[in-house]
Amino acid sequence: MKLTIQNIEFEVVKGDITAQPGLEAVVNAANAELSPGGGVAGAIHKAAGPDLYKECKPLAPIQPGEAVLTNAYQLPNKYVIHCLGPVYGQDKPESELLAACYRNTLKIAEEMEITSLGFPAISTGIFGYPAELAVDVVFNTVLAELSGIEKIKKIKFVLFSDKDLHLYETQLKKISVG
Ligand code: AR6
Repeated sequence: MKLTIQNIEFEVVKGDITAQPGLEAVVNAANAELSPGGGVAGAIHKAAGPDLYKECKPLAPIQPGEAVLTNAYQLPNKYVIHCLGPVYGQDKPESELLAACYRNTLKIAEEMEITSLGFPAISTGIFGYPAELAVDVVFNTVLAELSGIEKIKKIKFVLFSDKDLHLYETQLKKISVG
Protein backbone atom coordinates (compact mmCIF):
# COMPACT_ATOMS: atom_id res chain seq x y z
CA MET A 1 0.00 0.00 0.00
CA LYS A 2 1.23 3.48 -0.91
CA LEU A 3 0.25 6.98 0.13
CA THR A 4 1.83 10.33 -0.73
CA ILE A 5 1.89 12.91 2.04
CA GLN A 6 3.55 16.32 1.55
CA ASN A 7 5.42 15.04 -1.53
CA ILE A 8 6.81 12.02 0.31
CA GLU A 9 5.73 8.58 -0.82
CA PHE A 10 4.98 6.20 2.04
CA GLU A 11 4.88 2.52 1.26
CA VAL A 12 4.05 -0.39 3.52
CA VAL A 13 5.04 -3.92 2.44
CA LYS A 14 5.60 -7.36 3.86
CA GLY A 15 9.18 -8.35 3.10
CA ASP A 16 12.82 -8.67 4.04
CA ILE A 17 14.78 -5.50 4.83
CA THR A 18 17.88 -7.04 3.23
CA ALA A 19 16.14 -7.40 -0.15
CA GLN A 20 15.15 -3.81 -0.94
CA PRO A 21 17.19 -2.83 -4.00
CA GLY A 22 15.16 0.29 -4.73
CA LEU A 23 16.18 2.06 -1.53
CA GLU A 24 19.25 4.20 -0.98
CA ALA A 25 19.37 3.33 2.72
CA VAL A 26 17.95 0.68 5.00
CA VAL A 27 17.64 0.92 8.76
CA ASN A 28 19.09 -1.71 11.08
CA ALA A 29 17.35 -2.61 14.37
CA ALA A 30 20.79 -2.77 15.96
CA ASN A 31 22.28 -3.76 19.30
CA ALA A 32 24.49 -1.38 21.29
CA GLU A 33 27.67 -3.05 20.04
CA LEU A 34 26.55 -2.79 16.40
CA SER A 35 27.38 -6.47 16.09
CA PRO A 36 25.55 -9.09 14.02
CA GLY A 37 23.24 -10.62 16.69
CA GLY A 38 19.88 -12.03 15.58
CA GLY A 39 16.75 -10.69 13.87
CA VAL A 40 17.19 -7.73 11.51
CA ALA A 41 20.77 -7.10 12.66
CA GLY A 42 21.79 -10.69 11.98
CA ALA A 43 20.19 -10.64 8.54
CA ILE A 44 21.73 -7.27 7.62
CA HIS A 45 25.26 -8.26 8.67
CA LYS A 46 24.96 -11.62 6.91
CA ALA A 47 23.82 -10.03 3.67
CA ALA A 48 26.28 -7.11 3.84
CA GLY A 49 29.32 -9.27 4.59
CA PRO A 50 32.09 -8.93 7.21
CA ASP A 51 33.22 -5.45 6.11
CA LEU A 52 30.08 -4.03 7.68
CA TYR A 53 31.06 -5.11 11.19
CA LYS A 54 34.59 -3.78 10.59
CA GLU A 55 33.14 -0.34 9.94
CA CYS A 56 30.68 -0.68 12.84
CA LYS A 57 33.13 -1.68 15.58
CA PRO A 58 34.79 1.71 16.15
CA LEU A 59 31.37 3.45 16.17
CA ALA A 60 30.08 1.30 19.08
CA PRO A 61 28.68 1.38 21.67
CA ILE A 62 25.61 3.47 20.90
CA GLN A 63 22.84 4.47 23.32
CA PRO A 64 19.11 3.70 23.05
CA GLY A 65 17.56 6.20 20.63
CA GLU A 66 20.86 6.86 18.87
CA ALA A 67 21.54 6.19 15.17
CA VAL A 68 24.76 5.94 13.13
CA LEU A 69 25.44 5.58 9.41
CA THR A 70 27.69 3.14 7.58
CA ASN A 71 28.12 1.87 4.05
CA ALA A 72 25.98 -1.09 3.00
CA TYR A 73 28.67 -3.24 1.33
CA GLN A 74 27.03 -6.26 -0.34
CA LEU A 75 23.49 -5.15 0.43
CA PRO A 76 21.69 -3.71 -2.61
CA ASN A 77 21.69 -0.26 -0.96
CA LYS A 78 24.21 2.51 -0.47
CA TYR A 79 23.93 3.00 3.29
CA VAL A 80 22.76 1.34 6.48
CA ILE A 81 21.53 3.53 9.32
CA HIS A 82 21.92 1.55 12.54
CA CYS A 83 19.51 2.47 15.24
CA LEU A 84 19.32 1.15 18.81
CA GLY A 85 15.72 0.87 19.95
CA PRO A 86 14.69 0.60 23.61
CA VAL A 87 14.34 -2.77 25.33
CA TYR A 88 10.69 -2.74 26.37
CA GLY A 89 10.29 -2.66 30.17
CA GLN A 90 13.93 -1.72 30.68
CA ASP A 91 15.01 1.42 28.77
CA LYS A 92 12.69 4.27 29.78
CA PRO A 93 10.76 6.24 28.69
CA GLU A 94 10.30 3.65 25.96
CA SER A 95 8.09 5.69 23.64
CA GLU A 96 10.47 8.67 23.77
CA LEU A 97 13.49 6.48 23.02
CA LEU A 98 11.71 4.77 20.15
CA ALA A 99 10.66 8.17 18.76
CA ALA A 100 14.28 9.33 19.05
CA CYS A 101 15.35 6.36 16.89
CA TYR A 102 13.10 7.43 14.05
CA ARG A 103 13.89 11.15 14.47
CA ASN A 104 17.65 10.57 14.53
CA THR A 105 17.47 8.28 11.51
CA LEU A 106 15.53 10.88 9.52
CA LYS A 107 18.02 13.56 10.60
CA ILE A 108 20.99 11.52 9.36
CA ALA A 109 19.18 10.72 6.10
CA GLU A 110 18.47 14.41 5.51
CA GLU A 111 22.07 15.40 6.30
CA MET A 112 23.35 12.76 3.85
CA GLU A 113 20.80 13.80 1.23
CA ILE A 114 19.39 10.28 1.14
CA THR A 115 16.25 10.23 -0.98
CA SER A 116 14.75 6.86 -0.05
CA LEU A 117 14.92 4.72 3.04
CA GLY A 118 13.38 1.61 4.52
CA PHE A 119 12.54 0.92 8.16
CA PRO A 120 11.89 -2.41 9.88
CA ALA A 121 9.68 -2.40 12.99
CA ILE A 122 12.43 -1.36 15.42
CA SER A 123 12.31 -2.83 18.97
CA THR A 124 9.27 -5.03 18.26
CA GLY A 125 11.17 -8.32 17.99
CA ILE A 126 13.77 -9.43 20.50
CA PHE A 127 13.44 -6.09 22.39
CA GLY A 128 9.77 -6.87 23.09
CA TYR A 129 8.03 -3.55 22.28
CA PRO A 130 4.36 -4.41 21.54
CA ALA A 131 3.92 -3.81 17.81
CA GLU A 132 0.48 -2.22 18.24
CA LEU A 133 1.98 0.42 20.58
CA ALA A 134 5.14 0.93 18.53
CA VAL A 135 3.24 1.66 15.32
CA ASP A 136 1.57 4.72 16.92
CA VAL A 137 4.95 6.07 17.98
CA VAL A 138 6.36 5.45 14.49
CA PHE A 139 3.63 7.34 12.63
CA ASN A 140 3.31 10.16 15.18
CA THR A 141 7.05 10.74 15.07
CA VAL A 142 7.51 10.54 11.31
CA LEU A 143 4.50 12.74 10.56
CA ALA A 144 5.70 15.33 13.08
CA GLU A 145 9.06 15.50 11.26
CA LEU A 146 7.66 15.90 7.75
CA SER A 147 7.77 19.70 7.67
CA GLY A 148 11.56 19.59 8.16
CA ILE A 149 12.17 17.02 5.42
CA GLU A 150 13.50 18.22 2.07
CA LYS A 151 15.63 15.45 0.59
CA ILE A 152 13.76 12.27 1.49
CA LYS A 153 11.18 11.40 -1.17
CA LYS A 154 10.29 7.85 -0.16
CA ILE A 155 9.85 6.09 3.18
CA LYS A 156 9.14 2.37 3.05
CA PHE A 157 8.11 0.28 6.04
CA VAL A 158 9.23 -3.32 5.54
CA LEU A 159 7.32 -5.63 7.86
CA PHE A 160 8.03 -9.26 8.54
CA SER A 161 4.56 -10.56 9.46
CA ASP A 162 0.99 -10.26 8.18
CA LYS A 163 0.02 -8.93 11.61
CA ASP A 164 2.52 -6.05 11.42
CA LEU A 165 1.62 -5.36 7.80
CA HIS A 166 -2.02 -5.03 8.85
CA LEU A 167 -1.13 -2.67 11.75
CA TYR A 168 0.81 -0.38 9.41
CA GLU A 169 -1.81 -0.48 6.65
CA THR A 170 -4.49 0.44 9.18
CA GLN A 171 -2.44 3.48 10.27
CA LEU A 172 -1.84 4.58 6.69
CA LYS A 173 -5.55 4.24 5.87
CA LYS A 174 -6.43 6.38 8.91
CA ILE A 175 -4.08 9.10 7.66
CA SER A 176 -5.44 8.92 4.12
CA VAL A 177 -8.99 9.63 5.29
CA GLY A 178 -7.70 12.46 7.51
N1 AR6 B 1 13.39 -7.93 7.48
C1 AR6 B 1 12.40 -7.19 8.04
N2 AR6 B 1 11.97 -7.37 9.31
C2 AR6 B 1 12.56 -8.35 10.05
C3 AR6 B 1 13.62 -9.16 9.54
C4 AR6 B 1 14.03 -8.92 8.19
N3 AR6 B 1 15.00 -9.63 7.62
N4 AR6 B 1 13.99 -10.02 10.52
C5 AR6 B 1 13.22 -9.77 11.60
N5 AR6 B 1 12.35 -8.77 11.31
P1 AR6 B 1 14.48 -7.52 15.85
P2 AR6 B 1 14.64 -5.45 17.94
C6 AR6 B 1 11.32 -8.14 12.16
O1 AR6 B 1 14.45 -8.58 16.91
O2 AR6 B 1 13.37 -5.89 18.59
C7 AR6 B 1 18.97 -8.36 17.46
O3 AR6 B 1 19.50 -9.55 17.90
C8 AR6 B 1 10.98 -8.85 13.45
O4 AR6 B 1 9.99 -9.84 13.20
O5 AR6 B 1 15.39 -7.70 14.70
O6 AR6 B 1 14.93 -3.99 17.78
C9 AR6 B 1 19.91 -7.20 17.66
O7 AR6 B 1 21.23 -7.65 17.67
C10 AR6 B 1 10.44 -7.70 14.29
O8 AR6 B 1 9.10 -7.41 13.91
O9 AR6 B 1 14.86 -6.06 16.48
C11 AR6 B 1 19.47 -6.62 18.98
O10 AR6 B 1 20.12 -7.25 20.06
C12 AR6 B 1 11.30 -6.51 13.85
O11 AR6 B 1 11.86 -6.89 12.61
C13 AR6 B 1 18.01 -6.93 19.06
O12 AR6 B 1 17.81 -8.06 18.22
C14 AR6 B 1 12.42 -6.15 14.81
O13 AR6 B 1 12.97 -7.34 15.35
C15 AR6 B 1 17.14 -5.82 18.53
O14 AR6 B 1 15.80 -6.14 18.78
